[in-house]
Amino acid sequence: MSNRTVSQRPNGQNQGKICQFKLVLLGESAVGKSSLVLRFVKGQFHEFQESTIGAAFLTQTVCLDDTTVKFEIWDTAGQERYHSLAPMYYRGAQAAIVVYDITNQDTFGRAKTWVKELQRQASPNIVIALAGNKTDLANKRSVEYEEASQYAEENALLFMETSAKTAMNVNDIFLAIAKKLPKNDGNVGNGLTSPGSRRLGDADGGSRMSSGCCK
Ligand SMILES: Nc1nc2c(ncn2[C@@H]2O[C@H](COP(=O)(O)OP(=O)(O)O)[C@@H](O)[C@H]2O)c(=O)[nH]1
Ligand SMILES: [Mg+2]
Repeated sequence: MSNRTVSQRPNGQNQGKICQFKLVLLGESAVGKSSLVLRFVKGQFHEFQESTIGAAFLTQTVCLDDTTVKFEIWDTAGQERYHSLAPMYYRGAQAAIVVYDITNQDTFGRAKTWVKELQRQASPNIVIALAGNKTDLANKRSVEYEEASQYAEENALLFMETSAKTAMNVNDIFLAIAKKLPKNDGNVGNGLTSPGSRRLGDADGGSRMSSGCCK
């Protein structure tokens, strides 16, 4: 990857800025957290996605007008035995996606518990999105869209139903979060948002979205 930054525009004007945000995925195991990240970062889907041990870290960049938003994504394991590790990942996060599986009511209950925990213990301005994943399995639906949508509205959450399998609303949910995040100076530039974060342009295993909007 080159060291080009968006502030170097072809016309020489200094108009682009780069913002980095830490985003965490939470939710019961097997709801599709890793699959959503894999779809968003690499455009892939695996029917037999390996379950996450501890947590995984990936990055992805999206472009909004003159701002490049770099997500530092922490994909957590959903199992209860890893619960005590979760605060390490959501502490200092500017955004969270809480995922449930639309075919499994229990996972929606678990998602609500995560939302409560974030509301109590994460940063007060954290942007929380609720993702009802596996919409391609609509014939097995057990959580109604309206029920989740109403809950999201009452709790001021972004809400979308997604499918990591078909890619439905996957980029959209990250983009909606990017739009909602404050692009103030505290988040601009070079790794001020979290310890260990890197400048855009470092080799980091992540990839840009193919939209090419940063060019
Ligand atoms: N049909 C369908 N299956 C999915 C979807 N997302 C994930 N899966 C499957 O659900 C299983 C668990 O996914 P995974 O991403 O490991 O869930 P995680 O434990 O929440 O990270 C895997 O077999 C995935 O292939 C989806 O949108 N639709
Ligand atoms: Mg996983």
